[in-house]
Amino acid sequence: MGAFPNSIHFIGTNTPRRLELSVRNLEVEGEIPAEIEGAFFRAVPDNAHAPMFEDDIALNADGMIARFNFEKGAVDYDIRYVETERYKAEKDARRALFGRYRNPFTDDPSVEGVDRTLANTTPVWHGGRLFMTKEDGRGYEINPHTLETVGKWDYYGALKSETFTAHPRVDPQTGELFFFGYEAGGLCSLDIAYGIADKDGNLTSEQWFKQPYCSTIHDFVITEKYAIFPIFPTTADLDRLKSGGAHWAHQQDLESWVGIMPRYGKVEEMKWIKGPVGVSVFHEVNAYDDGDLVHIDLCLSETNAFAFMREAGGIDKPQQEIQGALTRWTIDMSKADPEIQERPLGPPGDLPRLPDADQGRPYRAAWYLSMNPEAKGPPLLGGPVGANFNALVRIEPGNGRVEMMAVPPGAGISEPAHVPSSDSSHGGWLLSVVDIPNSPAPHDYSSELWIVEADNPAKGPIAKVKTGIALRSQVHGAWVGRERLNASKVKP
Ligand code: V55
Ligand code: FE
Repeated sequence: MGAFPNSIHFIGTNTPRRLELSVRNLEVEGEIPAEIEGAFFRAVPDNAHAPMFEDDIALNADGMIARFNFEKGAVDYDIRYVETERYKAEKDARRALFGRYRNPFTDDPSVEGVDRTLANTTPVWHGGRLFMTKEDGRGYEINPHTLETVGKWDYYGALKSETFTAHPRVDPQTGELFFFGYEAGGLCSLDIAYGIADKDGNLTSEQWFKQPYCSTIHDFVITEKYAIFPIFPTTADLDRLKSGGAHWAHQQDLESWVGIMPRYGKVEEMKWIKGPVGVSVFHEVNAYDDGDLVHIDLCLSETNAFAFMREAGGIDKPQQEIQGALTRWTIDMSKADPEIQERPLGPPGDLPRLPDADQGRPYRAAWYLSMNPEAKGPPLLGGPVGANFNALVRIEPGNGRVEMMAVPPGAGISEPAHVPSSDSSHGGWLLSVVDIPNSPAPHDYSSELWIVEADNPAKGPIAKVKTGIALRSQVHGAWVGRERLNASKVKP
């Protein structure tokens, strides 16, 4: 086995752990609220093998599905590799065979034509099934009870798109899953597939359209009336891929776009609205209708947050100097030629979460991760961009109220999951993994799962679940309550 590179993609909380394990009854400090019954699933990229290239990146690591299972006040932890075609080919060979991030021209010839997706970005629950997703391929179904991989998911053969987003949106009233896939017709194609699956998980619609340029569409939003595709100028180029280069390069001088169409309409009804030049967004918080107005809340930054996408575009900007803000874009759909009105909503940050019940609707509060302006010392290295967030922000977009929970000095925090309460006057809870340095060693840390009152994060955690080990950084997660788990289509 070769050595892992010594870059930000493989140190700190990006240190490969590669442990498939099950631990019952983790140590709990404090008391877990009785309503927290179910599973917090997390997507954890973690290399099964040392990469082929020294300059490999954390987004190119094998997907692992992790689960904190909450039962009767006790918590168990399990983590397993997603057994993708790629994982299995490399497992057999006992070495990496797939090359650079999303560049098949850099692979070992022995795996030509083998599906490259890593299923490492988001656990998605829909129609009684659990999927692990990555935007470069189709999702993989996972048995939510055993974490075993069931297989690739194509809606019983109905799906035409080669790709499926890691950020579909579920309508809380209809139970439908709205999704898309970009590069749907192949590498660097402009094709986007826009699909809807009904509440039981049957594909009811799939339409294709083309985007203005081949961009990385990481997320999208729905409202009660619209499906909305924000497009930012980080682009792919087939010739660059063929010469062994990067899939993505940010283009600082190119405009952004918003594609907006009736969510049950035809793609031919899509309106394209030009947005600001050079900006970048990976995640939208939410969107909603307000009469003829549509509000879209985004984690906006002036350039791409990933260093490797900036560098490929010739942009030289240190991570800590990037400016951004939680931003609201408002579009007046009664206008023949609508424009984007922009205003700031909150501090910069990313990895937003919203109560499932508020998807596509006006919302009281949302949460996301940020940097604590008062933190002393450097951030804990690791995570998708190489430095971990160290604060959890709660925002009320209606009145601009912002509240923050900072983590201890040198610690990092991962995307929270929201657990609703059956008491409508209670905002529920957030579950979030916090990685806390063990003094004095600077790169050695312990991972804890913090339980925080969603409406009162500044109070700090009301309970902590101690894993006793260091977990590799997650990307996204999903909360699935006990009732839904019990009604899953795949049985234990
Ligand atoms: C993201 C994560 C990915 C990816 C593209 O968080 C974008 C953004 C974990 O993989 O491939
Ligand atoms: Fe994401």
